[in-house]
Amino acid sequence: MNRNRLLIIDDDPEIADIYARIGQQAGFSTRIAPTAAEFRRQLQDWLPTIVLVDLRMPDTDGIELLRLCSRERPPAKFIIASGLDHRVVEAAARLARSFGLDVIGAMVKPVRVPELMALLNMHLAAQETTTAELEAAIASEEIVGYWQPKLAVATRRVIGAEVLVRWHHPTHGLLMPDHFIPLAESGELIQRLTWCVVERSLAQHAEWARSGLVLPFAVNLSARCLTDLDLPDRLLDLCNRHGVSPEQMTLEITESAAMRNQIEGADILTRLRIKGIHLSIDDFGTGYSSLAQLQRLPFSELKIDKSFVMPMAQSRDCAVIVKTVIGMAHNMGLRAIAEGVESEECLSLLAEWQCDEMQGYLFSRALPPDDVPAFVRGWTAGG
Ligand code: G
Ligand code: G
Ligand code: MN
Repeated sequence: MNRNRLLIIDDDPEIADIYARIGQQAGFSTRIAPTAAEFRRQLQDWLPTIVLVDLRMPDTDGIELLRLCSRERPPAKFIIASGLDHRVVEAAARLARSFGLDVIGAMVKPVRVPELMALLNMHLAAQETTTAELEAAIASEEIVGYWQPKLAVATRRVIGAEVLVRWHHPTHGLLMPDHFIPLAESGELIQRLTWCVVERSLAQHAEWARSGLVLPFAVNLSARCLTDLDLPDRLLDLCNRHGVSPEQMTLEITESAAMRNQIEGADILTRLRIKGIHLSIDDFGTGYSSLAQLQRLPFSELKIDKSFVMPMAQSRDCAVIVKTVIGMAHNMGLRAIAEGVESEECLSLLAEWQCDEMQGYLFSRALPPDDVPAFVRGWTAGG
């Protein structure tokens, strides 16, 4: 049996057929379930690895279906697609996650073929990487930090970058973090991976600094790293060894990670700030913490999650949320940064609301290190 199995639930045979062909092209065996009953049967008997669900079904609705199947704790990953608007699809994805389902994508129909293809490809490769392979990759040059520029909203200048890890896998090609971060986080490897990213970012920063490009950078820190009381001293030590001021480094920590280990977390975060390292609340708005809770921790910056920023120009609700969060961040003495800026409309709203920084595909994706200096130079001159 093919170890990649895609189950499609859509009552429109033509659309289901299109998905099936995309799936096959990506290397999946595919089956189509036109009804809820058929879907449940296939889910149990065929054990799909990915399920593509349409929210609107003739005999049930997609949410009902997802709730029912979550009871069986299927090992499959879920992609939600629907002709309903963006907000409904996103809400359905959140709901499905709250049922405990592993939702890897939420798409508004008509689904774009390259987008679906990329998503399937990503999860096709993910199954085949193992902890041992990742461990070897960390020791080799296969793990690479890509740099996504951050810009000041007011001046549109590049003022830093976020380092996002990639794995140049010898047979699967370029792997994105969601294929191997969960694997790393399920064991101790996440610590090693994090130190690898930090160390290489510091080395890269120092190398550019020697040629005149001083680019402050941010790295992402997993919740599991927030239990290591030695973290502040080790980081400072690494900065010193590379001759980089700790002020050049920001750690991005998701709000849920910050809230998870409150006592040790507060200890570690406070000492990091004392040593001069900046702290940023990542993916703000996706967790359940309030700004009041977070305010007790010494963050200097708040990153508004891209799920609010991306649809901002079309969705009044998202616009209100982004504007409000910027205002609240400022009231609490935090800088506000928007991630997922994809349009000029979005940019001008952010400027109007005096957001401080931004990053997004409108400017650049995360770039391989070799492309960064040229981007910064080109942008400063021409942008
Ligand atoms: O581009 P993107 O697909 O790079 O990143 C997806 C997610 O992976 C982001 O939410 C980001 O926080 C996370 N991520 C990227 N790089 C790292 C890393 O070095 N360490 C950890 N823990 N997470 C990372
Ligand atoms: O760590 P964090 O969740 O903040 O990582 C940021 C993620 O957002 C990365 O996966 C990065 O590739 C992605 N990203 C950054 N800018 C954009 C954008 O403009 N559009 C989209 N779709 N994703 C973005
Ligand atoms: Mn981040």
